Amino acid sequence: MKKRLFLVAALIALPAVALAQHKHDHNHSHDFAAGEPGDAKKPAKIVQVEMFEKDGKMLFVPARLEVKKGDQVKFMLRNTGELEHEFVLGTTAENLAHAEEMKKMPEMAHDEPNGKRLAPKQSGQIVWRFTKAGEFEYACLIAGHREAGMIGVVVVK
Ligand SMILES: [Cu+2]
Repeated sequence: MKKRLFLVAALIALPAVALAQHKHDHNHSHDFAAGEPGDAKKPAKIVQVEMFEKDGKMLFVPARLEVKKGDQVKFMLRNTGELEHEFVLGTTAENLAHAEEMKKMPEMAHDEPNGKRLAPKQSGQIVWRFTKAGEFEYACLIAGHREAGMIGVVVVK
């Protein structure tokens, strides 16, 4: 009986540790491969992004964006679908790793400088400065959504 109790306690403690670790990782600005959090007081290029489901797919519109290195972009996000969606900006590798974590912790929300989760019909904003050239992506990391088509590409030149 005692052994069983210990096991239960360990199972409860594990996700808490993982979550703390996750939070910790995001407190370091160098973790953002796609650039850095923007400054809302500075000028930004406005980009409207819509998230929704259509014909069995899940989409971002637009799904491709080109910016110049150094550009600051204000993403005006709108979830016009029937399901919850999120917008997480990063490298493909980062987003794939993050999506794996999400499968273990489906309720893990992304309200970090590079991500936002929106309920149906909700709007939100992210201000981001693209300080590095390369190809990045924005994706919805809710289980199954990226695979259903919720991925967009940002090319920084
Ligand atoms: Cu989604």
